Amino acid sequence: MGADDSRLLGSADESELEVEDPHDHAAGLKAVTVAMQRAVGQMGPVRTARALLRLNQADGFDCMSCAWPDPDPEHRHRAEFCENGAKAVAEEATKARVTPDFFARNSISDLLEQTDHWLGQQGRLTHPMVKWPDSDHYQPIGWDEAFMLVGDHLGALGSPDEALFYTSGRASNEAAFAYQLFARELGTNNLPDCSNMCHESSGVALIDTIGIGKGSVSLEDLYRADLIVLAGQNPGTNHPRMLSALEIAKRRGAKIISINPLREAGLVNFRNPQYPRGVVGKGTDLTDLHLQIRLNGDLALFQAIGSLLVEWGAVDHDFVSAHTEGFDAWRAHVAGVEWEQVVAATGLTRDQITEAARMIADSDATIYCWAMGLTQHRNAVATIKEVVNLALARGDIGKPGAGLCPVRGHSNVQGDRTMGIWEKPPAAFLDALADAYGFEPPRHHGYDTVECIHAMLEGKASVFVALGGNFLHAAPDTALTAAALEKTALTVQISTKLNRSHLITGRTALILPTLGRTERDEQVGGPQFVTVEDSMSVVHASRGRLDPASEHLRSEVAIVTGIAEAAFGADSVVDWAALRSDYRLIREGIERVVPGFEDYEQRVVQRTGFVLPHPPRDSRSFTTPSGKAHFTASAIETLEVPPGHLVLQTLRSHDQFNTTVYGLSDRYRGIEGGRLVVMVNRRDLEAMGLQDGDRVDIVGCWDDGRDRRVRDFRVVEYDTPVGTAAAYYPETNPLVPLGSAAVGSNTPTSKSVLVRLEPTR
Ligand SMILES: Nc1nc2c(c(=O)[nH]1)N[C@H]1C(S)=C(S)[C@@H](COP(=O)(O)OP(=O)(O)OC[C@H]3O[C@@H](n4cnc5c(=O)[nH]c(N)nc54)[C@H](O)[C@@H]3O)O[C@H]1N2
Ligand SMILES: Nc1nc2c(c(=O)[nH]1)N[C@H]1C(S)=C(S)[C@@H](COP(=O)(O)OP(=O)(O)OC[C@H]3O[C@@H](n4cnc5c(=O)[nH]c(N)nc54)[C@H](O)[C@@H]3O)O[C@H]1N2
Ligand SMILES: [Mo]
Repeated sequence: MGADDSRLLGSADESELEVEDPHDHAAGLKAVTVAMQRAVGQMGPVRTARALLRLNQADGFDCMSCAWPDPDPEHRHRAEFCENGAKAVAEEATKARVTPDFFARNSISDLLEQTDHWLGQQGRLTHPMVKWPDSDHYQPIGWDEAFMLVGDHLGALGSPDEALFYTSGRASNEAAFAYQLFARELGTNNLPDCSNMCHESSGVALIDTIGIGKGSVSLEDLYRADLIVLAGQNPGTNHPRMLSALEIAKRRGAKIISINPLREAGLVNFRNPQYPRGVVGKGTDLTDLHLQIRLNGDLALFQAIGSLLVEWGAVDHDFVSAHTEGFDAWRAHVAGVEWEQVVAATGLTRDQITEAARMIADSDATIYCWAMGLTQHRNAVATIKEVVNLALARGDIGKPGAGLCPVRGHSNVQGDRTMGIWEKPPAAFLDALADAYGFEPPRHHGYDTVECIHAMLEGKASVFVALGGNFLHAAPDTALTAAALEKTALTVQISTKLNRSHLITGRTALILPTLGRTERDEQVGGPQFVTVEDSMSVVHASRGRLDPASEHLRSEVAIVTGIAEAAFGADSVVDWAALRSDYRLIREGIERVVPGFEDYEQRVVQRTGFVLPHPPRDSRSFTTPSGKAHFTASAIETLEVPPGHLVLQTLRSHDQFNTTVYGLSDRYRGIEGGRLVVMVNRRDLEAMGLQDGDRVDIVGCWDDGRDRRVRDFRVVEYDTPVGTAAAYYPETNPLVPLGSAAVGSNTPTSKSVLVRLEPTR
């Protein structure tokens, strides 16, 4: 059984669950065989060959599994993909179909009984479908009628701010730009996105300190680094192609420090499946120093390292005086670091921390990489600013082989933000939009993800449109998010595959099925391609070649422009039909509005695309109000865990993409055949009178009077620091309190949830 309300998770059969020892290496032959089995199983051999050979090639499509950049063509392999990239392609290019017949056979109540894994396995959505109020079935609807339905609902709103336009980070630049243009012409900045739950803390911290919310390194920098720090990231599973870059860096003499409560296989050793030595050999040992930190101990760790750098005089004073401000205040602050507090917060010894500081002091070029392990805590913004402090103190910005590298998640999440998917758009962006299109966009901020759940709950918003994603299961506090969506008049999901957000809906609900990245996109003006931006600000083209999953699918651009035409009638400043017919016109608009896109059309079709400007990286100039980068001083807070309680992190298995569960094999962690597990240290189990294999309910301890509980999880004894635990997202999202979010970024605190375990009755 899953959550308290079984509608939220379905009823999982976990009878096959088996646990063995975690692995000490990532990839290798097994990764290749799993990738090929899954690919051939879902796509068949011909489609597999056709799809995988186009993946991440200059004339092919961009892998939708993560935002890791592609090597330049000389360093690119003929098969530039990884196990999880192959699974992502198989998931989209599957031969299975969810047809009107499927919806006739399965009522919504029936489908709610199924797990997310099952829902995803049913295949690609083929027809636009509608669920009318009080009906328990989806039925087919024509595209024009569907668009009119959305247009009518939007027209009936008292204010455009009663509409919400969510985006998941897979949408192309073209779709995202058209979507925000539509929302803003309508009159709202309600453009929440998955980034609000993901790297928002990184964006906020970086804009405040260095003036731009993006990372400052290239792949070449990674190859040239002396030292690479990997904090709060599991690259072996979530960015497997990063391991190839780390392997190159290692072979050129780089050292690696990993900071993670878990000893993730991909941090330990990598057997590169692109080379024979990786398939049969021993692989490359990656980590030189592993710091098994307590959850949320990172701020204390980085601050303590800063205090040692200052004490040792290991500061780049030339850089600090030329390019930064706030150094003296920071130095005074870190001089007061109390080691007892640092040791308590980090769970590390002073010797371990000193060793890490020594490696940083000895390195001429350090790169800091991080992901969700840093961004999803209450003090996430302050923690990332502490990383920036170290980079500034050592002059590690705008120098070859050095820099800041927030490793993005969704393949175009960074591009979507560049395109204006942002509830808090900068004034300069809105000014440029006004100039280019001749209308006055709204200036007041819109709702982010957390705020939009509140808005729905309070009846302040009643139309919810999602350009991709699975809002119900990505958002925190599943029961509250479900209640929020169910209060709306209309939910619209522009999707490729069935998920739970199609089942827990507004009174009326639409499913608008769309083309995926792998598929050919033909419009009136001829064949189209789209563009995306990776984690290192490289913009390039993506062309699908496969036959669309159904002749009834429309592209994301076609759907967004169709909704816009229905909403505005003849009354729009934009020629939506023209944009749809030829995406070059959208790129012309982007070129006029967004800096760095000059000669977009010519440059993007070059084999490697082009790199967007990044002032700190390019010229050590900082676009903060003072023109300097900022040191910041933050207080160390230790997460208090009362006796009998644990801090839980919610993370990804090796066999899922966010809310899409590919399968039940978390191979590297040795957990097979089920997902309802909670990983706990042996000492905590002893203290609680539990043991490996016991069945427990995980109970949330957020003090707002709501009962948050997921039922019947299997306890797995695991090497995680005392007082901490880990379980999978999204099954444990019911425990993540809506009211608990990062200060400054409002990102839900999915990596520090206070819980206790109760034996399941
Ligand atoms: N195959 C696959 N690829 C993906 C995704 C996927 O689901 N599947 N998702 C994509 C997306 S959207 C994103 S954002 C990224 C996510 O990529 P990751 O951030 O790697 O994803 P998580 O599984 O959330 O892993 C968080 C890691 O941080 C560690 N951690 C947790 N808390 C802390 C902490 O307090 N301190 C430190 N130092 N470490 C901590 C965990 O042990 C874990 O190793 O991956 C992207 N790529
Ligand atoms: N507890 C907890 N919660 C989390 C996280 C966590 O670590 N812990 N991580 C957070 C993070 S980092 C993120 S990014 C969010 C992810 O949040 P989302 O981006 O909302 O979720 P996904 O699971 O990536 O969305 C999957 C759905 O997208 C649709 N889709 C797939 N491809 C396409 C396409 O090409 N076009 C369109 N239109 N639709 C498509 C499919 O229907 C699929 O079911 O979740 C967040 N939630
Ligand atoms: Mo993400």
